[in-house]
Amino acid sequence: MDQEEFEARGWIKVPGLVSGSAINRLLHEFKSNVLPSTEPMHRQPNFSRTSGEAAHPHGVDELNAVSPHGFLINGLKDPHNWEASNHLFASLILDILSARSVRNALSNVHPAPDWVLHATMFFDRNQATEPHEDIYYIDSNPTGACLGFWLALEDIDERAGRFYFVEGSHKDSARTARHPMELENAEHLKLIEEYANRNRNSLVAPELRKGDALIWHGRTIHGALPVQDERFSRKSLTAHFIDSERVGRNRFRDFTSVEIRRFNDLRYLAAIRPDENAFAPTGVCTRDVELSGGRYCFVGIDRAGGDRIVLALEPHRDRPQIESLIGSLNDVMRQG
Ligand SMILES: O=C(O)CCC(=O)C(=O)O
Repeated sequence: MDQEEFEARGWIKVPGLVSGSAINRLLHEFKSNVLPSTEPMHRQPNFSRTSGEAAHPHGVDELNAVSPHGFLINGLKDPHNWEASNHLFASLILDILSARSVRNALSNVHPAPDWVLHATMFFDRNQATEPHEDIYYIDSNPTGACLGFWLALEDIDERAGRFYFVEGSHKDSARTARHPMELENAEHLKLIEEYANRNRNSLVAPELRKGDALIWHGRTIHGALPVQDERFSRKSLTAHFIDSERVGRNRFRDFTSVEIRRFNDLRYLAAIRPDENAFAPTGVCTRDVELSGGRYCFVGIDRAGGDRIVLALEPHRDRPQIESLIGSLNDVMRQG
């Protein structure tokens, strides 16, 4: 039933999916430690009408901007990954998203053995996100198994500006014949805006109460209506999940070299920039050291993920291997 409705409309509402107590714990931590923080935090850049990877970065680090009514203006990107900077906030998000009920709700609309979490966003206030389709920014490879998820962290007042869908846009063959990643960002957004304007009668902005969730197809056009009254917040947690049997991708590459971690038994992408290979060498140094057991060559390799591995080699036995190792590392770093 869920699946039929989902296929016809491109989205579904799941009332009361997440408990009020799990949400209260998350909001308590947000208000106590995230909102008052003076540290820079990771943000989702606007889907601005620029093109190319450098002009359209995956994330930017910014200080909190707070509205006159005390709401966070710039939403948070991938806070589920903030193990180092705010472990509790990250864990409370993963606790909500790893619930079996959440993954079952996803599988009810799109059969998959399991789901891997690829991205999250936390909003305190509506940022009036422009209409877009997710698979332009994140998709599965092969395409067709990326689901969006939006959890209301409070009863959403209409005056906050609701989240909306252009119903049926996921299966309109005039639009879906080509994968949008073939287009430049600016061109893609212009087409989406024109489509949304032409199909205003298919726009639905569901009423949501705290704990209700929305799930949508990666091709369903969606966005947020403008804020009508700044006194209303619009607290929400969004996520993107990919069928565990497919690899994630963006316009530039497949996410094959990412580090996957687990929370409970939910697998999630640990890298903030999922296209970055955490294992790629970024620096190398060698030291010859005389120890009681003999002379050793220590080779230190810095990796993009921030750690360093150290190999201890015996120069008299391993000299050709050491030279070839250093040569290959230097080649890789030059290519990078
Ligand atoms: O909540 C919003 O305003 C935007 C969220 C969104 O578009 C998404 O998660 O893809």
